This record gives sequence, C-alpha cells and structure tokens, in this order.
Amino acid sequence: MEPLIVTVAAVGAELTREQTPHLPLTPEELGETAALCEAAGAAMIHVHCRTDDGHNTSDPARFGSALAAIRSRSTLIVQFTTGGAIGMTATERAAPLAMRPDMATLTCGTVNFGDGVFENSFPIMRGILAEMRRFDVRPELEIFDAGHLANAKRLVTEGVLDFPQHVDFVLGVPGGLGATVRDLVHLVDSLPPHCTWSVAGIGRAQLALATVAIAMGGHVRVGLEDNIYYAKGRLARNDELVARVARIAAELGRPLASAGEARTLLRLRPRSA
Ligand code: KMH
Ligand code: ZN
Repeated sequence: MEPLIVTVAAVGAELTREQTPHLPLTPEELGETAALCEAAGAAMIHVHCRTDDGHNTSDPARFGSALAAIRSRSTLIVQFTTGGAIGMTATERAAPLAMRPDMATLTCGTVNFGDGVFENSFPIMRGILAEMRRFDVRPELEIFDAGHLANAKRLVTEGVLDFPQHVDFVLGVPGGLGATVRDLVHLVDSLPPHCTWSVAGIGRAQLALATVAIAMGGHVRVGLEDNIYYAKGRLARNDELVARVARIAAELGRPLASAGEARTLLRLRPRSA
C-alpha cells in the first residue's frame, strides 16, 4: 500500500486555551508543534493563525511568520486554511495565500457548522481558486457534506479546477455528514480517478475513522482542530495524536510517508526553501 500521509490540524479557529492548554497560538509555538509532529510521523501541517491573545486572524504577515517558523523547524508540507473562522469575509479568508504556502484548503460547499453557517457559495469558491492560481498554491478539497463532491465536479466542468486532486473528508461536524464508515465508503467510491484522499473525523470519531482510512489505503488528518482528547477526560497534545496513528499504521503494515515522499504522492513540487 501507498505510504501513509499524516496531516496535523494543530489549532483550528474555534478552540480556546481555556478548553485545552496545548493549543499552539504563536508562530513559534506552531514551529515547535511542527518539529514535534514531524518527529512523530506527520508529513503535513494544516495552519490557522491566532493573535498572541488567541483571536483568529487572517493577517498575511502572521501567516508569513508561521510559515517561516514551521519551515525553520521542519520539512512539513505547509497547508494554510482558507476556511478561516465563521464570520470572516471571503477576501479575508484568501489573504494568507499571498504568502505562498505549499497548499491551502478549499471547502467545496456551504454547510451548517454548529449554530453557524460556513458559507462557501460558488462565487466564494471561484474567488478562492482564482487567488490560488495567482499565487501558485495547490488546493486540498475539503468535503464536509455529500453534495460537496458534486460541487467540486461542477467547478471542474466550469474550467476553474481540474482533477485529480487531494481530497479531505471532514466527517462529524454538527451540521455536516456523519462520521460513519458507510459515509466514508460512499465518498471514496464517488471520487474521480487518481484522487488521493484523507479523512478527518471530528471528536471521538477521529481515531476510529483514521484507523479505517489506514486500512483502506487512504490518508489521515488528526490534531486538536478536530479533537482535543486522547481518551475520555484526558486532553491530548498534537504530537501524541500523530504518534498514535503512526503506531496503528505500523501494526497494519502501512509505512509512513516522509514530507518529501508525500510531496511526490500529492504531485507537489520539491520543497524550495
Ligand atoms: N473553521 C471552520 C469554519 C478550513 O480550515 O479550511 C473552517 C475550517 C476549514 O477550519
Ligand atoms: Zn481548518
């Protein structure tokens, strides 16, 4: 089987230090997390940025500092969010792309997100894709709901996206598709040829869906953005969540992809700086 790409979604937009003390908020903390997670087996880091006091920010300078800090401490593939936080404008969400990370997320449709709405209309998606082309950033397609793959196919028909792509199934968000094996299998069966895929299970589902994906030949995303617990009542560190899926992969006979191998699997250019 193909080597396993482990992505760590280290901080997200919604969590606070009151919920977990392990959130990396500053660029330096993201760099430290990147180093620990690469040592534990990760090949990619999904990045949101916060101000020093924990508020979400789309400031390109802050993302640039995070990129530099991560690159100085690791060889991880750096993937920025363009989802940002509920309430950010599309322009704000796309602003960090100017820092030219390796990849960035593109959520492929609107979805309820708890009590909020995570808005990704076709104009928003086209706008983010245009900025990705402008700054030569590769998308990772985020699929939160069953219709999102059909939306991605529509963007291909329009000529603003092409396949194959790397696709991440985010399952178990309150308001999105459930975190079940049946839902995952349906989505994988619906993928266009030659796409690579990973799964990000939310909350308790993170471990079970990661294990299923490893066995199926897919890739995995773990990390505090999606799940803050190692076990019931026991908060996790990002590197512990990476290390656990690395151990499971070893038991299942699945080698881990280094960041360099992951670049090849994802058809990314070799790291430049
Ligand atoms: N914070 C969520 C509203 C992404 O990073 O691309 C969106 C999100 C998705 O986290
Ligand atoms: Zn995110």
